[in-house]
Formats: sequence, C-alpha cells, structure tokens
Amino acid sequence: MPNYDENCIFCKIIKGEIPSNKVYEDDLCYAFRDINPQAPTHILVVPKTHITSCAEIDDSNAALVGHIFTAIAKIARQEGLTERGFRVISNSGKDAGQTVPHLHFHILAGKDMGEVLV
Ligand code: DGP
Repeated sequence: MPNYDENCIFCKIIKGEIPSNKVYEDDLCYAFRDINPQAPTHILVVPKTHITSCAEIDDSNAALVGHIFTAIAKIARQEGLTERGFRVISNSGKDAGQTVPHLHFHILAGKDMGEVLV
C-alpha cells in the first residue's frame, strides 16, 4: 500500500485529486507532463509512495528506485527519445532548487542541452 502525505501535491496527483497529463503508470510509479516545461519533452516520474527526496533513498526503497529507472527507460522508448537522447535530473533539497518535496525524476528531451550540466 502506498504511503501518502495528505499535504503533498504529487501525492494528490497520484490519487487523482489534482488533474495531470499522464504519460505512464504501473503499480509502483506514475509519470506525467511537467506543468512548466523546460524542454519540448518534460516528464516527471514519481514513486506512488511518499519519499521526500534522493536523501531518503536507502536499502528499504532502493529496489523501488531501480524500478523507477526501468520505467524511465520504458517512457523514453514510448516517447521516442532514445535516438536523440534525454536527460534525467532529480533535485534534492534547497541548494538544488527542489520545490516539491516528493522524490521525482525529470526527463528532459527534444532539444540539444549541450555538455554543461549547470
Ligand atoms: P523541482 O524543482 O525539481 O522540485 O521540480 C518540481 C516540478 O514540478 C516543477 O518543474 C514544476 C512541477 N509541478 C509543480 N506542481 C505541479 C503540478 O501541479 N502539476 C504538474 N504537472 N507539475 C507540477
């Protein structure tokens, strides 16, 4: 059973209480288009259970994070991103600019992002 945080925007999206443009869903994760896209394709992939950020990844949820990365690869194939490529980013905490405290992976694609990360 997922562990929801009732004040979390992404938990509300997963439960369908806030509408979203769904891209992919399975038992453990949910993917939807970012409301403020930073690239022609900008998708967020989130675990269905509430984990605050990468800082909370440990042995108890590592398999879930691995599962999310298999979902990311599926989504990349589904969206036709594998030939040109895509970037996966997860912001953790204040200095990284994390604005929603529910673990999420941004998939960004559809433009040349160059070799510079920040
Ligand atoms: P971050 O800065 O890494 O915490 O990214 C949070 C992202 O979540 C940001 O790119 C905007 C997106 N976002 C915030 N609220 C909503 C929402 O209600 N719907 C959707 N689709 N995206 C949202």
